[in-house]
Amino acid sequence: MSYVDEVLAKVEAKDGAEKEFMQTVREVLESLRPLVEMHEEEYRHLAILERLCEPEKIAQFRVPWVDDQGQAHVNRGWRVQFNSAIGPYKGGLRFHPTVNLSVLKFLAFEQMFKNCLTGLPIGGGKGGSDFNPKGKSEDELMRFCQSFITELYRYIGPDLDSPAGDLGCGTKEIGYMFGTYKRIVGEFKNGALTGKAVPYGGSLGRDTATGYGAVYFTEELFKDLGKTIAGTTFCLSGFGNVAWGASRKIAELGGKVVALSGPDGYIYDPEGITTPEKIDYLVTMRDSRRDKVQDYADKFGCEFHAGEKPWGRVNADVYMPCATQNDIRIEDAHRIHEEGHSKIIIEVANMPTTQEAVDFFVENGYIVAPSKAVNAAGVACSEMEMSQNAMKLSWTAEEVDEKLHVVMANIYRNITAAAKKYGKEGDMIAGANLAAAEKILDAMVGQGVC
Ligand code: 2IT
Repeated sequence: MSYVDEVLAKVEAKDGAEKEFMQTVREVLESLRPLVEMHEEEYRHLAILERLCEPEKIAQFRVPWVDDQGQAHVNRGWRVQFNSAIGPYKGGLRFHPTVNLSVLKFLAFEQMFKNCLTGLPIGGGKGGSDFNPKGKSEDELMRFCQSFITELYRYIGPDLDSPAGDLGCGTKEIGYMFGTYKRIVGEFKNGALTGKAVPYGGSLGRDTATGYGAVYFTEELFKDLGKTIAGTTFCLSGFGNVAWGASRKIAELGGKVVALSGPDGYIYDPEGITTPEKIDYLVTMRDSRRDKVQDYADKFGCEFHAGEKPWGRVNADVYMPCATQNDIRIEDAHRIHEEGHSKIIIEVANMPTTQEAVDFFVENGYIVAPSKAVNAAGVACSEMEMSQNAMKLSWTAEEVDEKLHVVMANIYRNITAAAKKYGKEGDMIAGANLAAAEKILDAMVGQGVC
């Protein structure tokens, strides 16, 4: 049996019940075969893949909080510290009712590869809670964040683990957590959390980084395809921070986002989400914590399709899932194919396409850009925030944007080169996994069995 198959069987035996985690481990290890085959004996001897698939540490804790009526509630909180071979753990906090250990292990595993692709010295982690911010008052949100950080503080620090936001956790929540963190530790250690507001050490450009970076990556890919953002139509899912940033940059470059989605359905705006009023309405919708994309259709008088996804229903040149995992499923892939719409899938959310759908796209000659490369500018900007905090100075928005451009262009070049080196030319998914794994495994080998 090959070493990859051996390890897949071992992980399956231990963690088979963790669906999302198994999905990413399978996807990644399958694509690492050409690299592992070159070092089969050494890697088996060092149990390197077993270690790669085992988180270094996981904290699970109780998060009690009291609602506005005085009723107490209990949520569950976690921090998964997956791998610190190349730097302190880094990754977001997700507050969403679908959060569980499997979801966070999948996100932390992906994060370790993504962080490595940025070329910056950060390891991989992820955390969060099954708390649902939907419909919560401002005070309830603050009390929850304060309770969450009251336990999380023990596990984080500028040189240990630096969380940021993710779904359901933005600048406001990070601010509430930072305030309490500062009181508990009694020091202004602002590199322990990123995605902060600018007055207390947040980086300019962090709010737009993920969305802008996804478009910078697309621009690099388009250069090879002889295309431009100008004149191209995009169908997005989600309407949060990432969809907002992407829509803004696409509009600035002369492209057009024509669809967005939410848990309630999707909106189709053929004129495009191109004016500042429309683009910034996404922020208003998010801040309302209603979680309804229909509000956009009501406000701007365009089509709303309740309970449906836009995939294969909206005609656009590029599909960009910006919401959450397993958003594009096999039935969506079939519909896209039957309708003959876009042949380009730019994954922006983490693992937004099921393995079955990815395989279908690849077999049918679609271009699929993997999320761990495309959305890496968010965490890259977070690392730049840590750097600025450590130096006790701040960069201009232009400096940050310029550095992000370089990071994204390098990622595109490196994953394309890695795919070629290992005989997978044109396969950006394999290229991203291989480029990151080369470096992480090398670092792990160098540090011995630990
Ligand atoms: O998925 C992600 O890369 C994030 N949620 C951002 C992580 C970070 O530490 O900025």
